[in-house]
Amino acid sequence: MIREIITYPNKLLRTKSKDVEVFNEELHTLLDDMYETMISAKGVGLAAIQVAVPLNILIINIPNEEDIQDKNELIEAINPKITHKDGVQVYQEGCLSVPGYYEDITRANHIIVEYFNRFGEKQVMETEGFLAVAWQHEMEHLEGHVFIENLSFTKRQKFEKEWKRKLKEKK
Ligand code: Y12
Ligand code: CO
Repeated sequence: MIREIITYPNKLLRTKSKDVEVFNEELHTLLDDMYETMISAKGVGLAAIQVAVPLNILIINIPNEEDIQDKNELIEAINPKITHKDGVQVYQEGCLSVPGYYEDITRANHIIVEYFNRFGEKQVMETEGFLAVAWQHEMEHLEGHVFIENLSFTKRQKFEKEWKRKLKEKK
């Protein structure tokens, strides 16, 4: 089932998500819904809070070298924790909760992350580049943050002005 993606400045996006304690059918349904929602919105990553569920869950499905978004490469991460970060990279990010806005964000280039899969089995992933960007972007959502909070003061002011204008136009 496709769920509604909440968008900035919805206050729910500021919620600090809680750990999942039970790996049951309800969790699997949520993960399946998140995947369907992300794919239908043409996204590559989604956190549960973006569908108004304040749990430490994220999914990532980045296109491979052939530019195919293969479901076999889908990452489903429950209660993830970044245990190591190093290096620096700048990547132009977008977010399904801030549709139509893209900006360069500086993040670590190389990370190690620990998480559980949908069956409660512990996983460790070491990654860099674009996938590391996606992990860090989605992990921020779990902390109640959105990528625009990383903008400089001037860029943030410009964003807020443009976003307000866009929301008024929509009404
Ligand atoms: C690198 C940078 C950021 C991430 C986080 C995940 N972000 C997304 O999946 C963003 C998707 C997105 C899709 C949009 O829709 C289309 O392009 C058709 C979009 O544009 C609009 O909604 C108008 C904006 C964002 C991972 C890796
Ligand atoms: Co996002």
